[in-house]
Amino acid sequence: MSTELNHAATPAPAATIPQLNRTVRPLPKAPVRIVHLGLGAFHRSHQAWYTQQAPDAADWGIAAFTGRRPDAAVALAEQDGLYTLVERADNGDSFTVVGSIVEALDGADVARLARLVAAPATAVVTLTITEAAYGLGADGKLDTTAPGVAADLVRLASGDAPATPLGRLVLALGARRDAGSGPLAVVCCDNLSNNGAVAREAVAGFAGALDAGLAAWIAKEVSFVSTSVDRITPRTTGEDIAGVQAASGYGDSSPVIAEPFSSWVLSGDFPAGRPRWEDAGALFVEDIEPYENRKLWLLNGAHSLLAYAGQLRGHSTVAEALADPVCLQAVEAFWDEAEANLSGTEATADLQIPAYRAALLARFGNARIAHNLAQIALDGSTKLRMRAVPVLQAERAAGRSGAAAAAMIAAWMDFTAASASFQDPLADAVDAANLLTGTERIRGLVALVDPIVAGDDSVVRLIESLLGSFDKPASTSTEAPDPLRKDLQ
Ligand code: CS2
Repeated sequence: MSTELNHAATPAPAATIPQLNRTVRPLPKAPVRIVHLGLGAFHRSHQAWYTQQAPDAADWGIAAFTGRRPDAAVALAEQDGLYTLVERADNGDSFTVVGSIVEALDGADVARLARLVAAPATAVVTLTITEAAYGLGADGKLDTTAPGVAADLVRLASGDAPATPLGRLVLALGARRDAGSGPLAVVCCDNLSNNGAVAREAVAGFAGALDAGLAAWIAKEVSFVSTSVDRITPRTTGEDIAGVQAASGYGDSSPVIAEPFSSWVLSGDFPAGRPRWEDAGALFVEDIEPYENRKLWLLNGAHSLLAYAGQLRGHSTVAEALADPVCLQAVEAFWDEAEANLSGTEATADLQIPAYRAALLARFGNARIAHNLAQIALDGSTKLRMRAVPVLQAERAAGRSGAAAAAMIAAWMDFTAASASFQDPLADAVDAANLLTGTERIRGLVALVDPIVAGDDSVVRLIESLLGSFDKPASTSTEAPDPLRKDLQ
């Protein structure tokens, strides 16, 4: 069903360029059997693409709801859900029109969400709602006092429309129970370790606070599938939109840019069926933990390290930061620590760590993918909990220092102190901790990432000793001002 466009096509004059839709590109419209929450670029470069590549794609349409960007649903709906996936290799682009999203909807339309999830044909709900959206505290439990969660619990209890993705999902699962439509699978596609269990915990925490009967129904009927998802998907730029138009001869307001590489590892039951994603390249495994650790530690861990160290050193993209020997050395040191703790599992042989590391260097070095460090730097307190802390703890448990993992946490601290615009679910608490001084400041910041680590004095001292590791060499007066500096914003 996917179609290569003619790269060399001459762009048609602006006035005559048709807008991409199912009339100019007559792709079949499959019936909705998958509901997605979090209609962003990653869902479209990954799960929607795998669904289109599956041999039974004609049976599996996706109804996708936006989270924070209702305009994205409007733009996509104007194109009948179609968009161009630009696979950007270091030697050129290839273009595929993806048609698996058959409804693009505003996440605030909870009535439609509830109807679709309650429909007997719906078998799968996929989620890309960001790591921070699961609302779990550092103890791994749903924090029902967090402002968004608490407000949604009040709304749900009083019959008002919930505003968080989890609140909306719980409402929709309640509608499915009431309709008697039977079991289904919730497939978490966010970068969290043990993400199926995290989603289950978050949904159970929400439902349990509202309605014990619903919580019991969810525990019995809803399967929470764990996944490890991978495809580097930078933000689309105006230049990308113009490039798609020039190559395809039609207007597409919503193309997605991604690297050619993609991977999807899944583990869990699908009680109401699923597309044959395995025939599109997905891997179904019994034990997902080694795969998710490999991905979260080696890829995402290096990403976060580059995001903070790289920006402190004046870089803007992953490829630029990786070309800086100081950043590269820090990444290699972190990978050595991570790798030491990825061995010893049954699946080790399949993990092929040296090849994986080499492939990551090539993927990160693809300078045609402008993957902004600022995009990766978001939500650091949540991300470091998954990306740095497990490696640090494993290294300490093995009697080693974990200095490279600690350096990632130190770089995040330096970044939060230097940047006026960092975004984090705990931003207020981070700002408050940054007002403290010396070891108290370090302990306060570490506690926001992981309270157990914060209780270990020797780790706190180690992190403190690593502050400033990524300071730029002293600048001369002729250099451009440092964009991170607060006093210049
Ligand atoms: C990145 C990920 O923004 C981030 O935190 O590390 O989005 C990363 O690009 C993807 O997980 C790649 O699969």
